[in-house]
Amino acid sequence: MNLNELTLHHAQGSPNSRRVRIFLAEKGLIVPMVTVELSRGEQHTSAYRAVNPRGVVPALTLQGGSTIGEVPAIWRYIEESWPEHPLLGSTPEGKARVIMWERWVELEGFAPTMDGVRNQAQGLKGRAVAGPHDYEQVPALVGRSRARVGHFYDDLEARLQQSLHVASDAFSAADITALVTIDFASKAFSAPLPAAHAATRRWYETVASRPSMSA
Ligand SMILES: N[C@@H](CCC(=O)N[C@@H](CS)C(=O)NCC(=O)O)C(=O)O
Repeated sequence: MNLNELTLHHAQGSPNSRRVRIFLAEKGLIVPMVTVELSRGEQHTSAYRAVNPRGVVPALTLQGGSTIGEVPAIWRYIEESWPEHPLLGSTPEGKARVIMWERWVELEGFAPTMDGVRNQAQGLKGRAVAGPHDYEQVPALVGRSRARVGHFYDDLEARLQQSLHVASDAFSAADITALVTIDFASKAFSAPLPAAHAATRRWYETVASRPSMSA
């Protein structure tokens, strides 16, 4: 399999794209990338819809031209193709634990942050949900998102008081989604990690210093 025959369609400011860029960087893989300018609506063009009919990034085009969307599916393809430095676990139990914790982070941390941002940002009026269908913002949801992000931070702190990393003592994809969530919540939702969350801060400093995090 030749990395040069793949294309990652991504956007620089997109947290979902960052989840894939970090994953690739952790494995030391360099894949050709094409930028989709979301602010200019390039995701809605027929040219991009031919790549990914969902009209979202990231998307990974394989040799032969077919495309895989959805971050966990792209990760899976990369992990199966380049198994060195596993990020999705290496034993049946370890793999299940990475899925369990990564999914928890995505559903309870990342998704509420995204929901809060999308229902609040001026620039996303009429686009409260990414994808091919338009939805109006529901400003009343923003407070609930904020409460959920707060509870996510509390629950993450409890987890990291018991474990060096999110899924186990080893670094995994669950740490990637957790760090991307915290950075996104801080920047785009004015919801930084609370100062008192010492275990999460210790974990954050270690994980954020990995070279892959600038990807
Ligand atoms: N569930 C999808 C989510 C992808 C997604 O929402 N991507 C955002 C960028 S982070 C997007 O493409 N937004 C385009 C838009 O808002 O129109 C995945 O896992 O890849």
